[in-house]
Amino acid sequence: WREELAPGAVVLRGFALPHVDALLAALGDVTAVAPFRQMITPGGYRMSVTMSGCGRYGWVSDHSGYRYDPLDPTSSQPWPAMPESFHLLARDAAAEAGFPGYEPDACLINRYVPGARLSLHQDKDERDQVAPIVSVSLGLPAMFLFGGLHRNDPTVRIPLAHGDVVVWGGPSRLRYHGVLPLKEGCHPLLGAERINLTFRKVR
Ligand code: MD3
Ligand code: FE
Repeated sequence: WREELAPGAVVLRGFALPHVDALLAALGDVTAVAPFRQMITPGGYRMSVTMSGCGRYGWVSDHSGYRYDPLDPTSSQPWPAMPESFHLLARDAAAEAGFPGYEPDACLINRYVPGARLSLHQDKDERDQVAPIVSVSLGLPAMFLFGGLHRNDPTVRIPLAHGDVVVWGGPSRLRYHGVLPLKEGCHPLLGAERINLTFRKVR
């Protein structure tokens, strides 16, 4: 259940399964305060993935660029606090992958419906580029694309299912990655959607 994809990148298959009920309850609390919304890229495109967030910082994109912001632009209020169930899972998964003492200060929440995708990109807006990123997949399965340090490097496809957790650290942290368009389907708990929690240490 533990696969090393590349140096520093570890898939923990099903690691979140014992915690799904608590995670979904907490997710409902967060999105009641910070509803999912479509962000606009600096190039003016509307993203197909809808997003929410919690913790000290939230990832925001608009015509002026990408940034981490302590306020939710939709409400002009701070993002909801990170639920304890989120924080504990991220910390335990990071420790399991060899990164003890992980204290994320942001959790970006991505919601995919069939057809939604995330094009190939790097995550480099975080000032702390040493701390790993922890991602938790819930609901419909997705095909993840994992590339190299340059946009045109070859990619490998990694299927991610409900309950899978991936820890991306060390030399994998700045690799290009994306998600292929979500296929139609109906998950018994989440219906026709995929939720991905990505934990980060921003500052
Ligand atoms: C590999 N989200 O929000 S999480 C993102 O499934 C993002 O919603 C995807 O990429 C999703 O930025 C994938 C997995 C992930 C996150 C960060 C990484 C993989 C990564 C950073 C470096 C390498
Ligand atoms: Fe990313």
